[in-house]
Amino acid sequence: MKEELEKIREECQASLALAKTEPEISEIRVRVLGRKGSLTQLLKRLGTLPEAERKEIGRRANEIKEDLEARVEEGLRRIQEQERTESLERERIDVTLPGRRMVLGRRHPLTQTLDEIIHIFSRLGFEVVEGPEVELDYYNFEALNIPKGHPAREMQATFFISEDVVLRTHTSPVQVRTMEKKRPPVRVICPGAVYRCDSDPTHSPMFHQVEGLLVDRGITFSDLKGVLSVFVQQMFGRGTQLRFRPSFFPFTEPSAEIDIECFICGGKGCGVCSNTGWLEILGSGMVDPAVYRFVGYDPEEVTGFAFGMGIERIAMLKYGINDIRLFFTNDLRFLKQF
Ligand code: 2NL
Repeated sequence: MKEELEKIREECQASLALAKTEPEISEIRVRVLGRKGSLTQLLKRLGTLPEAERKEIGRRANEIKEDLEARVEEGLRRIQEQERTESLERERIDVTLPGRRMVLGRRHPLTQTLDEIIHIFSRLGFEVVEGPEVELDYYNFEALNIPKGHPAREMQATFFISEDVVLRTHTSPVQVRTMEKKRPPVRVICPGAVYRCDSDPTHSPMFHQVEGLLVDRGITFSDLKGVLSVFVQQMFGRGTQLRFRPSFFPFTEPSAEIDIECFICGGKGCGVCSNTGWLEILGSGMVDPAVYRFVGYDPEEVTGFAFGMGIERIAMLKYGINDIRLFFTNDLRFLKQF
């Protein structure tokens, strides 16, 4: 039994020295030290030996068992260590390689223009209000002093959803709804998408407007001139010349369109201003008393002014863009310029 024991030890040590993988070592562990392993079986047979031999061989057998167990553990550790080193080598990262450039997004030129407009009017005490794009005929036309059969309805080329529901053609209905809900003083600007059945390089069937409304006791045309002059100076630069030109809207009386000095040619006349030296940028006027009656305000008590402008038009003038469709095709070569 003594020779048998030494043979097991030698064979096991030799196999362990050759083993290169975890399964190989596990196999040796099972074969020698497992429940049915050669060494375990041998230990079981110790009882059959005479007492003197049993003591000596038993001690030696336990010594070998402990030694082999330690070698198995050591072998496993060695292989794990080796696998770790190999995987670190395989997954090596070259920290000196140049990084990938991050593509930064940016705000759409229309959003930039609108944010600028909102910023200016916020500082003048105006509050931003939004409303529905699918609107009742009543709010889009009727309450703005545009009754059925009025030529302005034809002019506007409206998208009808049904007999009395339309895609709003301006954001004025938001102001009408605001006046229905709130007593004066009212100071609001209403930005948003509007729709008109119209399409060419300067007209899109969907575009954006900002309208403003200020109603209180004792508001006059001077307030309109003051507020809109401040807006023009801040939007287009201090010292920008502007003029108020008589105009007509069904919902304001009197009405005025505001032109600024053409900043392309400095007022000399060029293609952008059609040789007039002036650029039309917004429409405005004193709110017509008829509108007040629709919302339950007393025209003897309050007065106010309103104005409206196309955001695309302002952005096209400001950045020298000649085709409105560029705003909506989302070509990155265009958008990256802002
Ligand atoms: C333009 C002209 C304008 C208004 C909009 C308005 C709204 C109410 C009452 C009275 Cl609730 N007026 N809005 C007034 C004058 C002109 O817009 O050229 N827009 C692009």
